[in-house]
Amino acid sequence: EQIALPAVQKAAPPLADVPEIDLAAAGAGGSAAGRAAAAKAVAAACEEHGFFKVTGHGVASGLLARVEAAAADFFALPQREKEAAMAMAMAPAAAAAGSSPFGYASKRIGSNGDLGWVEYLLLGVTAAGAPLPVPSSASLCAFRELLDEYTVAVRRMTCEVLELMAEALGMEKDEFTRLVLEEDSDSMLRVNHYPPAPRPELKQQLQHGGNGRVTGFGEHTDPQIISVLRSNATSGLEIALRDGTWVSVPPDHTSFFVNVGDALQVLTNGRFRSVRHRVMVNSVRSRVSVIFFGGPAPGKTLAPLPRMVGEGGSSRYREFTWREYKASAYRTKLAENRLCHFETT
Ligand code: GA4
Repeated sequence: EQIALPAVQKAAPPLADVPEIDLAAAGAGGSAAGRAAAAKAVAAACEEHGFFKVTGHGVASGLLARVEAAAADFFALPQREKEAAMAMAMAPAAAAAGSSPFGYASKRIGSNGDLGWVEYLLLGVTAAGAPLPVPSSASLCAFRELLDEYTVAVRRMTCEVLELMAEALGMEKDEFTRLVLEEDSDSMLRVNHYPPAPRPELKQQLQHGGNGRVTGFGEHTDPQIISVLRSNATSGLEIALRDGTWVSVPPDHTSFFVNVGDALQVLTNGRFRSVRHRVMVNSVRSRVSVIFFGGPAPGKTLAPLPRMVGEGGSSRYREFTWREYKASAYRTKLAENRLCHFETT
């Protein structure tokens, strides 16, 4: 007689057709028709998944390789030296705000008890490129400088993407870029390292993906306007589709991946949707990713743009400042819905 075995939960299947935007075809070198097609594709991807891949981005592959190597070197340092990296991460504005999550951390995400199989560095990167406290060592100083160089290149490319989005929605070209280019824009850079899955006896301490898989970074949406990620060739990123099913995103270290954040969902009155995503740990190879989060200035008021509400239409979100949204977000656990507190009824 057959004994019924419990169903084995399969790993998330790969997303077969990741929407892809070729910035080279959409940019100065391309045709007007190419640009219109790219804008249309960006809007479709933002509506459907809140997620897409960017190719033809113009960020030098040499820079990407240098950042990847420097990140690997950093995470290979003794724990004590990594913890000393705090000084290099402090952005003056965040330090003054007193609630800064900046610096190096291991396993703890945020301050409300979330854990993941990850260690990371979080840096404040305002568009003004504010002067920073002197880091504790020459190599940390060089790493910070390299990350700043990377930020400049990625911010520039992010703005090209934001221009396409604005154009697709029939708005002024700089409708979104001016938010992240503000002198005191609250942008961040996150460098994540997901070591290969821990030994089974350690797994218990961590959140699971349901089938013994280890969660590197639990499911969440990003609060900002836009997030732009680049990783090494190791898998791990998964996104939730509209119906709630999870799919994995095949890694591509030559491209960038873009997430629509909560703030962009608000500005577009829900037309663009922030994407729920997570990272599952690879069992043999470590994953390194670097994410640029484009956020507005703390005092900036956010609300659905009139054009997105339409005449006689209704605003799905009330007005709030970015400072207010962030403070609210930092009181939540990772997986929580943060936008619902700002919905109009
Ligand atoms: C998710 C997006 C960014 O990584 C981040 C994260 C932040 C943190 O790690 O400190 C948060 C998370 C993120 C959203 C909810 C809060 C804050 C951890 C957490 C539990 C830097 C951000 O801005 O929001």
